[in-house]
Amino acid sequence: MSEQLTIFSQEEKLNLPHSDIKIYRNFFDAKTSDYFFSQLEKEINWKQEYIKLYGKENPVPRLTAWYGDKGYSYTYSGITMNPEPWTNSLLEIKHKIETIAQVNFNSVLLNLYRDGNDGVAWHSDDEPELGKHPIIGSVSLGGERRFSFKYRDKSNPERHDINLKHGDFLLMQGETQQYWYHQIPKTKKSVLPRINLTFRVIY
Ligand SMILES: O=C(O)CCC(=O)C(=O)O
Ligand SMILES: [Mn+2]
Repeated sequence: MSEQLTIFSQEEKLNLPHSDIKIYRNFFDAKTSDYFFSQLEKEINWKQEYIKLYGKENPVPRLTAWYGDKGYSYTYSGITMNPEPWTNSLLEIKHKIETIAQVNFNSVLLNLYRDGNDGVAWHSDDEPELGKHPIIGSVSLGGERRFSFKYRDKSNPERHDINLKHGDFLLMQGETQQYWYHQIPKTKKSVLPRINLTFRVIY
């Protein structure tokens, strides 16, 4: 399925059923994106989390961190995260994407994909604390990675892949999480480290 161009020249709307997915390419220019990448790489308190599966602790294949307004904790794959306070860089990014998203994000989950062995498995961001129609503002910095969508209902084999690059902003809202899974597949290709920020509204 092709990516359609709508009102703003830099806005691409994905034409997938039961979804509201928009991509803003180069939302942050290369210089700004370089600056944010280097700031976040050093200032974020990156953590290695573990998921317990069949009694065995498995490392999550990426480093993660959780920042946001005080008092909003978040449970993700059995891991409860308490937010660390916003940094200046996070607030700058948040304010810029809020001009498009038209909401106040109160938290952000950060992922650091060190190389192609890091990724995130198929999932939806549909935890109850995100509400019925989660709004997810996702900023990509650093190495380019593939981001795939697949329909949750197995009777529909529909899939769609996009590539997320340095400075791109992806906005997912409406029914997207209810109907679609997404993933960042691992890759054997040589890829640069990548930082992804998924801003969320926790209720
Ligand atoms: O790295 C990405 O682009 C996606 C991360 C993601 O899906 C998540 O943290 O929920
Ligand atoms: Mn996600």
